[in-house]
Amino acid sequence: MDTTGSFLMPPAQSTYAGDVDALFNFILIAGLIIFVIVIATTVFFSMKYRRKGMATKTSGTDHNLGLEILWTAIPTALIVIVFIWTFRSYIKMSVVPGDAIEIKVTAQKWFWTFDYAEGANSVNELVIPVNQPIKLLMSSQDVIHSFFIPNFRAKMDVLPNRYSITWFEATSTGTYDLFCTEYCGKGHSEMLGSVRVVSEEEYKKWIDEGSDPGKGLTLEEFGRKLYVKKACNTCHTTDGSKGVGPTFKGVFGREEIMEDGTPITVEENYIRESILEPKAHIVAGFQPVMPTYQGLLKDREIDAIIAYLKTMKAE
Ligand code: HEC
Ligand SMILES: [Cu+2]
Repeated sequence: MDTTGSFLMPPAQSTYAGDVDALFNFILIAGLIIFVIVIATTVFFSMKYRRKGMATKTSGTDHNLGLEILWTAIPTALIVIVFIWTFRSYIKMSVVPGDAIEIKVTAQKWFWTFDYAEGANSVNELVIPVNQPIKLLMSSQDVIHSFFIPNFRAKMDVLPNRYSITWFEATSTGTYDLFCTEYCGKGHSEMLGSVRVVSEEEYKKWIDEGSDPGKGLTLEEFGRKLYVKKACNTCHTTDGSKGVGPTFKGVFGREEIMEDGTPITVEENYIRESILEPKAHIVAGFQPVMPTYQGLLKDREIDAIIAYLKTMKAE
């Protein structure tokens, strides 16, 4: 399997990636050859039969049956080849192998959530075992997003109100990029994730630990980790600058004016409510775009985030 990539393509690291590349290269090279032939003959004939002074030189030939058959037969043959090849690859990419592991993918502005059958979940990081077909059952909470892993040549739209399904089988361990390839609003370019392909044993270990990710960390440390892991950082900052949401610098104890003019002092219960029911109180000057983390954060994780927010003092 190709693990180096080329000028045009990143390394091909899924079972069907080689197929996609071969078809792409065939179409590209056939297209280039035809392009060169067409341009070269156009240039050649426009020189040969160009107007010289007043006299016009014209070829006496006006019909050639052999040529006509040739330029009908060759493109038709090419189209048939590309059609059959594409159709076979398409079927291969559409039919999910029976032994695939199913993972639920949820897209929302502007991050990815993954739910595993064993009860573990992760945000922006998909962890999968190598050499094992993975089926993704995908849906969106808001607008259309698109799930794309370039190294696997896997791409599928993720829609609100219906499921889309895709699958792949990674052929080598490592960490790969995951992009959203459907423009989905202001934070689209930050809707980045990664796919970590690990060995079978490591996957089992990760799933087990998924139930206790804060082991060995203080609440503050765990909270700092969650701030990134749960994608709070796509909308909030810690340096005082305004993002899509208010900055976390000096957030604890700060008095915020809500949309309806009422002041609220940021304390534990308000933070908890902001995380679980973000639409209950909207801070004036911000859009109500924060997603709810209901079901995504356990109580201890919310405790950890609150502990972390308390450490972020304004100077
Ligand atoms: C998609 C963007 C987005 C993400 C992701 C996001 N938030 Fe927010 N958040 C907002 C916006 C916008 C507001 C202000 C409007 C409102 O009150 O809902 C806000 C408000 C808040 C507030 C109230 C702040 C204040 O000054 O009153 C807290 C606390 C908060 N978010 C915590 C979090 C935590 C913790 C996470 C991650 C687990 C998170 N947010 C993820 C957009 C986001
Ligand atoms: Cu998106």
